[in-house]
Amino acid sequence: MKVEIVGVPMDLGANRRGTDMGPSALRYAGLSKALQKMEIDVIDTGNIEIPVPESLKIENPHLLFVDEIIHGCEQLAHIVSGIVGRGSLPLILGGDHSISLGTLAGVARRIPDVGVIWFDAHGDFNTFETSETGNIHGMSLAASCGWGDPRLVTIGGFTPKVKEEKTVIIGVRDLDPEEKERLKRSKVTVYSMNKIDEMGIAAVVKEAVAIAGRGGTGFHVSFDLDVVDPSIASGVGTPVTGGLNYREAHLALELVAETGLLRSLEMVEVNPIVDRGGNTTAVLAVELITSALGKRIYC
Ligand code: 4U7
Ligand code: MN
Ligand code: MN
Ligand code: MN
Repeated sequence: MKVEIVGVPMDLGANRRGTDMGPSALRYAGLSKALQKMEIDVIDTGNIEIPVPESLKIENPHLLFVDEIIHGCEQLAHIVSGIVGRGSLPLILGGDHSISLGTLAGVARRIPDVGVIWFDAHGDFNTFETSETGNIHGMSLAASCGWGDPRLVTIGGFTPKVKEEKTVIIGVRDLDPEEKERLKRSKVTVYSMNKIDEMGIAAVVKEAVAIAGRGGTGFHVSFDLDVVDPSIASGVGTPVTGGLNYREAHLALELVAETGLLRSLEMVEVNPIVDRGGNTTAVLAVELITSALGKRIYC
């Protein structure tokens, strides 16, 4: 397997500094070495250039930094589409979750019927009309399904990127009221934390891969580190208590790897400057990447 890494130092979608340092934190945590140890052929293509918020003016309070986010996502879409076209697996390092708009545009251009499994404490299913913050990282899944601002929705030149029928969210425990209504009306499958408590993470992930992988075209995994409990992943922009524990997070991604249907992976929302444990959230993220790419610690 060949893996191509792309860093996206984006924090404009969260309107809070720190996730721009995510790609550095993940590399500093030993990402490339960990993959090489698994005998994965890995290339780091470097970072996309994203402007810093201090250099920008806020134009639209309902869609903060929308022009710059679109510009960054168009670049990312082009790069990701090239990687998939070469038959390699793109590994995207965020960056806040707005970058998924670019990732999914790139993947879906090559794999039109691609599914998506979205690990997150949040739904990211707001539009500019329902968002209470104007932060685009809370809109990226909705926009990928075709909802919201027409410019966001058409990144990469087509919409939608993914079918709701092949979209699954895992780990949700914090939805805005109107976001919740929109999700309920959609065809997206949602496994909230309490569903995971009831069913167990293994059963949830097995159902999720069946839904997202339907038809055998494969799926994209978008992993927001805030799906993990803040007691072991404090370095995220919007922590919410009651998340996945260490083994649940690993098992989820181990089960993903076993399907052989993973076509692209992104790790987002790592914010090293608010990490209470040093760089432990990025270290955990690197470990989780190895699980998603097939590493097993048991025999
Ligand atoms: B993340 C929020 F209001 N719903 O829209 C919003 F609570 O990518 C949070 O999942 C979004 O971390 C969180 O701003 C986005 C908020
Ligand atoms: Mn998210
Ligand atoms: Mn989140
Ligand atoms: Mn967040």
